[in-house]
Amino acid sequence: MDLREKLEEIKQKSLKNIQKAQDPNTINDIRVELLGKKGAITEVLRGMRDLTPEERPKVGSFANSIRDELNQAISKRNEMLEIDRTAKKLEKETIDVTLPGVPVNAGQPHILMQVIDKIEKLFLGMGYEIVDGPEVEEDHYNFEMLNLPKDHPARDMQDTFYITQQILMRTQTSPVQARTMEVHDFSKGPLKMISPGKVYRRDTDDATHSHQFHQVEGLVIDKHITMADLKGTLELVAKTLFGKEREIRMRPSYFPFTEPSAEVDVSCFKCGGEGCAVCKQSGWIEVLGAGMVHPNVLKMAGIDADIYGGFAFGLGPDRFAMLKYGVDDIREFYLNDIRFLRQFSQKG
Ligand code: 2NL
Repeated sequence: MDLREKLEEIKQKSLKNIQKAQDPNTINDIRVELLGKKGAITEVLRGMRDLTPEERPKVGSFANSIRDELNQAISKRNEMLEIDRTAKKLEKETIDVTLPGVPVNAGQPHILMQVIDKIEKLFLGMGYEIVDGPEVEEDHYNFEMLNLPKDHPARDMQDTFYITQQILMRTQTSPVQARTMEVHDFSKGPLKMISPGKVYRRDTDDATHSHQFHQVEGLVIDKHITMADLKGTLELVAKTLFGKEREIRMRPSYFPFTEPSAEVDVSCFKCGGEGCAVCKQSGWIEVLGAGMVHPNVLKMAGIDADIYGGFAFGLGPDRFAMLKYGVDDIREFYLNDIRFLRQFSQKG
């Protein structure tokens, strides 16, 4: 068999193999077998040594044309396989848009956080700062600086989780205000802050008591702050949380850290003031405590009580949420029963 016939045979066999190949690796093997250093065509070309000088270029160019043809066949086959692969992949990735959707299990902020968020937004809008502080507190900041000296009877009013004689779980968030008052630079402007957070009382848990609950306290200190400022501010709180028709009223009360002090009622959001079960027929619901900051509290924070004065208030997000949503057991907020929590979905 002369070299031409050999080449022709290699070509026919290879074209068949190329057409049969199903993947790039097989094709590459074929290419190496044909055109590699030890490939069939290379082998044939080696045999050209024995040809006459006239024959050599002719066989050479024939071999080249076959090599080109096979290279082309290989490229073509590779392209075809690629197109095939893409088509199969697209088919597999087809989305059936008529299939029903899979529900996304989205969570939502805890109802107490929803209430706190609403309060924070309101006060941020009025230029207040939101300040955090430690939940494990010093007696000094939790009591002493709030006009509750060691022997003060009001200290017994709330049973406290003591860690040592000086360290305790804060019973209010007022220690955050005390810490802030101490360092506030009044040459930069008034102090306007709220301090939301967890507080602790040494109580036995029941439907209306939890050893851990939430509080948001507010504090404004500047020159010329009056009780009218306090009332206007609290009216906004009542309207924001219980509806824009709400009114408030203030009754005299007592707190060691404010003088005068007041308990604040909101007109009933259920009956509008007519009297119903929610407001126990009174038309009013007690929602917070407030007052004008006691001069002793200012003095202990290093503030000149002859120049500066202010108001403060404290409210309980737990109580707010219980009232507004008719939750009759404070423990619900801390059990984390998903069926309870999901009732306060913000969707729709
Ligand atoms: C309530 C009402 C209140 C304050 C908290 C306060 C804080 C500073 C100075 C003066 Cl630093 N007052 N906080 C004032 C009045 C009431 O809480 O019902 N608490 C259980």
